[in-house]
Amino acid sequence: MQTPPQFTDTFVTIERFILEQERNIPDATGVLSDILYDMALAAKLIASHTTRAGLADILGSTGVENVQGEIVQRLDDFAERTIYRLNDHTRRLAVMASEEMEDIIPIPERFGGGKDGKYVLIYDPLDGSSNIDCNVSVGTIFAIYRRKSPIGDCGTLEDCLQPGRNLAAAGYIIYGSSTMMVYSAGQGVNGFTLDPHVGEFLLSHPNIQVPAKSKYYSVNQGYERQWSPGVQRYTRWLQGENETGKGLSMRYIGSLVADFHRNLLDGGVYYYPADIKNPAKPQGKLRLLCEANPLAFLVEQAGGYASDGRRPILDIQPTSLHQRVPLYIGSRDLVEKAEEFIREMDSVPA
Ligand code: AHM
Ligand code: MG
Repeated sequence: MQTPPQFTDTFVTIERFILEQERNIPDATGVLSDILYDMALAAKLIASHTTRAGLADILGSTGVENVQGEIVQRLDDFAERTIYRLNDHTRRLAVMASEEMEDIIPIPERFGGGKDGKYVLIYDPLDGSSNIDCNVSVGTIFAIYRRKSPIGDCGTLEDCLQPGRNLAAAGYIIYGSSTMMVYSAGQGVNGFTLDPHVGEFLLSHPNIQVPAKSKYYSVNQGYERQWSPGVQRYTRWLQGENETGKGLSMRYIGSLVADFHRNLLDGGVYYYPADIKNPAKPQGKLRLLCEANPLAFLVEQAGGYASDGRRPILDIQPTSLHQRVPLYIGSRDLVEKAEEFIREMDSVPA
């Protein structure tokens, strides 16, 4: 006999949830909540375009007007502009930074120049965008810090160069078979699924915890020859060269948000190691500020761990906006095992 479906008696929208969480913080002013609402709105706008991605050639390419008379943009440009334009005028932010922009993004003078904004927003507008053409899930990642510079000044680069431990909130949006927003403001991790018919994010994954038992390891094994001996040994350990003789399944989408999301729900580890044979990218590919830090914050909130192979990602003091970092992220025991092999087998880089 089939189990009858379980219905909850209330719908929890993301707005209601954010507000209820805000009430747990006695001196909250609501500004952080408003930034989170703005990200949820950005998510809806970007999602409405990602689902039409394959139509770009039919409706016109970049610089060409589509049937509605709008200029068609590449999706990553669209995501970048959407997040910027929803946040440039709110007087909530001191400064922004994006994976797509070389320098910090100041708040325009006509909107106060960031002098009255309390927070800093760092984002990757559309991670994995090279996958869009083949209909693979992509994502937006965001990080929100309290500003360091005094109120009354414009936001600075130093406001952006904060270790992940200082994060006030972080999250991601995954544009997949459904659109989900997963975020944490330091009170656990919660996931919301967009109901496209009513345009609301509804709480679908309350209090996400990394499962105790892991299923997957996720890495681009095509680069194995470029890894250090410790990382190569770690990979064999994951495959079953270990005390139990049992290995994990390998799953790699090549879209960080999608790989991270699956491992967060099912248990496992994602890693993008340092490339010891490529002097141009000795730190791997992923960016500390807009990719590693926000996901590290989320995974720790969910009971997992993130490391660069030697120390917690969240403890790294950034030195530049687009700094890259090796990343091991997911179930705590698996990430600690990577640190163990690297400590034992790899010399410390000069
Ligand atoms: P991007 O920020 O340019 O989109 O690159 C980041 C992406 C991640 O989503 C993904 O995990 C990784 O690059 C895949 O890289 P590779 O093709 O080297 O495995
Ligand atoms: Mg990216």
